[in-house]
Amino acid sequence: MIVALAGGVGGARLAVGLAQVLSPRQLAVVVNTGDDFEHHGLTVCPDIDTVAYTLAGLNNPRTGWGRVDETWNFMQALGALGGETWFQLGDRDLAMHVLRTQALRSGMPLSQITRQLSRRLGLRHSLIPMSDTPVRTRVRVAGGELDFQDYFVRQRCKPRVHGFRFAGAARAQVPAPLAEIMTNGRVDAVVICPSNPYVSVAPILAVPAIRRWLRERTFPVVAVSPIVAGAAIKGPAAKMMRELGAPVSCEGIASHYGRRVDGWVIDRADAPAEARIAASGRAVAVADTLMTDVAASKALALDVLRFARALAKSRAR
Ligand code: FO1
Repeated sequence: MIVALAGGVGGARLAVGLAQVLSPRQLAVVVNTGDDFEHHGLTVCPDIDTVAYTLAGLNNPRTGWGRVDETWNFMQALGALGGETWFQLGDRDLAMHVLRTQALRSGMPLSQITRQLSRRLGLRHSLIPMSDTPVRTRVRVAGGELDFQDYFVRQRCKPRVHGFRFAGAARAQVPAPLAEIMTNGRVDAVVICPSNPYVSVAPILAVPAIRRWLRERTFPVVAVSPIVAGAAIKGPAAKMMRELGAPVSCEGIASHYGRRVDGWVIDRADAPAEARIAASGRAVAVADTLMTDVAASKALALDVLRFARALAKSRAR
């Protein structure tokens, strides 16, 4: 069984590739919930929805988030009545937030809601939130902390970051379906998708039971670099690395993760870095990591799985 750790758009694209080549019994996608927030009285879970919509083929390919064929009557009416419109909620997308909020208020765990809504979207693979209890990413900037969506959307990632905090991570509860996977001894590898290391992957690794499970792992952790040729494919990862003084390269990413990752998949553009990363004691594979369409996602997923299998064999020896 493969467990993929996914955040926003990059994670969703590789999850699509993995879901193309693995059956529902062979794959579970653990999704970041640090971006979640309460807005207009609704609990919004952007990374869960981005992965769910993308797996369902319903995602907006232009933005990466929200739904395709969306309409914006709610936002228009909201604005006209003086409501906050900096966070765009499409009319179709709204249904997800309303149903999730109702279910959460009724006491249903987020993982159960996510399973139900994924099924209704036609998904067969399991999407599991990293925690059934709230974890909220706070962005440390000069003068204090910002909620994640305030930094990411309202302030368009402009403020210089000094660090991150994941409020609630220390007491985060791993959902039962994930706890079962973590203890059933059938995990062959964990794949860290090409998501932002600081705000998409770090919150997942901050959940104590997940961090412990990976520290004591008996399987390889394979990661796909989210930095290609010194830039991030999408989003603020490169800007954050610069602001935190990390080299904006696949080597910089590899040293950021250190021993938490056994094998790195880097893009062809970064092939010259292969020897340097290998010199740090990591296995390295070079692949086409730009997932421009489903076929590319599937090809990368196959490369990642082949690499993970090879690492698992060398561990067994
Ligand atoms: N990102 C934006 O840049 N602007 C938005 O108005 C926006 C709305 C939105 C609504 C639902 C949703 O699931 C995601 C949305 N996002 C928006 C993206 C979101 O901020 C990011 O996907 C994650 O939090 C980071 O990956």
